[in-house]
Amino acid sequence: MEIFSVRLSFFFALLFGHGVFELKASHHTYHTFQNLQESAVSATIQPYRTGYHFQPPKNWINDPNGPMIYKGVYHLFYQYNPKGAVWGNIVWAHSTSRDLVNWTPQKVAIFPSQPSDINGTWSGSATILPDGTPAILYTGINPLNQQVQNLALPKNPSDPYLLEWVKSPKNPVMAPTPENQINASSFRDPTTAWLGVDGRWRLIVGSKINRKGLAYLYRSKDFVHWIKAKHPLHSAKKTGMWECVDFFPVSVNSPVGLDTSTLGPHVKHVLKASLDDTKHDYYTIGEYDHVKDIYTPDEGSVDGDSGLRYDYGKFYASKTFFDSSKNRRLLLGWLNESSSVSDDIKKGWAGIHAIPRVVRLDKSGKQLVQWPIKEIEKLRTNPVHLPSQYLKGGSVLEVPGLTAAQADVEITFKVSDFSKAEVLDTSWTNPQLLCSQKGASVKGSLGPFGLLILASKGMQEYTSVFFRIFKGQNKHVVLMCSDQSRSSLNPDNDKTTYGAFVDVDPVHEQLSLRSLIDHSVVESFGGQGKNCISARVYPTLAINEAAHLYAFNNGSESVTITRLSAWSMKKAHIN
Ligand code: DQQ
Repeated sequence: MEIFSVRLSFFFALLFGHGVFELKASHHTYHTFQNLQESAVSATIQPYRTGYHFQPPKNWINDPNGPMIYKGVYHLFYQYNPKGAVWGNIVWAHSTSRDLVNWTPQKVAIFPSQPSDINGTWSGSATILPDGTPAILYTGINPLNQQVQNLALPKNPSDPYLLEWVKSPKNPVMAPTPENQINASSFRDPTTAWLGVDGRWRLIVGSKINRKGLAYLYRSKDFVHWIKAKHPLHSAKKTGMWECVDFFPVSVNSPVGLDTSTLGPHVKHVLKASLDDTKHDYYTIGEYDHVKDIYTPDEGSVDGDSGLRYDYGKFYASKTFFDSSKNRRLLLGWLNESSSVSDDIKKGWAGIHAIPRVVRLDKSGKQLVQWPIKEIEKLRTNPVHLPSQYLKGGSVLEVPGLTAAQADVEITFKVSDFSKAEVLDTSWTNPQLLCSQKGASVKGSLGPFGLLILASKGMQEYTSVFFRIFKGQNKHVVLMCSDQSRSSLNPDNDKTTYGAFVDVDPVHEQLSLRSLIDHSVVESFGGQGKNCISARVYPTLAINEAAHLYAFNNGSESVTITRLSAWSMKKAHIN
């Protein structure tokens, strides 16, 4: 173990507070940039392409659409621009997989071809009908640029790869009209449908009325004729447009996932909205009254941007599906770039997907926990297990022998003496702001301790993911941060620091952190998946073999590393 060197202290000292500001993912069309990708890509080296995260060979991608398992094959459709590295010309690209790790590209499944989608084929979901056939509902943009909902069915249901999709002659099957008063520019992204005990299907579509976000409820007896219910399933003031809503049951007393139509005494429901205003995915946990068809969040489960998030970094327009082959609910999400639009065009691509996560209700019943699918572990190779050891205040420890730019690391910390914990000021209520004010370089007592990821040898660049423990009013409070401020010498990237409080009691529980590192992405899971933070980073020095991984403690008090296991990750076969 090396004592915190002058060099490292110096570089930490260079880190100081910066504002909490995020570049937003956007739907602006960059007309001048489209169709330019080809020449730019071939000449550019690609240190930021991922080794095991989902991405196509080139161009722009955003939301995951219609994920499902069908005849043993996983299907992922996604919003894709075939003509460039910025949003536009959106079609449903399609890839299939047997293991959710390796993916085979298929031809584009859904593209503008009929009046009800001629100006765009936007996000939607798949539902497996009782006879086993999948049905896709998606948003189309019609000639008046109105958002309407369309139905597509497989041409040949005996084909496990579902290559051809036929659009219903009844399209659109849901549309804004003067009678229903739906805002035609804010009516999109139908969910997977669920079947009620009365034999009718239900689904929701996101919308807004002024600043009130809402989920319109529709019902159907035949999946073709859909009738809007008088009331929405749920709405919340001042939350703006709800994109990519998702609604699904979770078991209260078992970790298994549930089919979307499951009801019962030991079932809670989750409603997720992707808030267009902030580009974050928020969820509540609550009760679904299936007779009144109303969802009510539990007390303390708050709608909107003061509520719970799937991920406190970059993660948007996500969607879950029930994996009936393994009885689990899986979550897929889009990780947009943090680089500039001109850098995206230079590299010829933008957007990746997160590693699929298993989602279940936490034992507390108050939040979800997420964990990367087990299958990803088959990419692990060359394990490095370090013995349990003290990490003194002001020290760093290199994790040797890894391909540190493409790795999976799990570390667990134990803190024994809490007497010196810094007192949490009652005004420190915004964890992201606190993380940006108290980055990795700001010495504390219990923390910051954690990982320095994608670090260059001279520490000119690193992304730090760490904890700090504070003394709260009647318990200890754990802050988890992902600090990107030193991630790259390139000034053009969005280096916002992310952070969240983790609901763990560090006196009785050890603090665990897992990070999936993949060239330009760091997906971190704190407290066994209670908090997730994903970051996109673009080191200029710490690339490929020049990347290093360290554990660090920049607090005054020692902590014990009780476990440190890391693996190099093999490359997956993706598209
Ligand atoms: N992306 C789609 C929309 C959705 C948005 C368009 C969310 O359907 O609301 O590409 O990122």
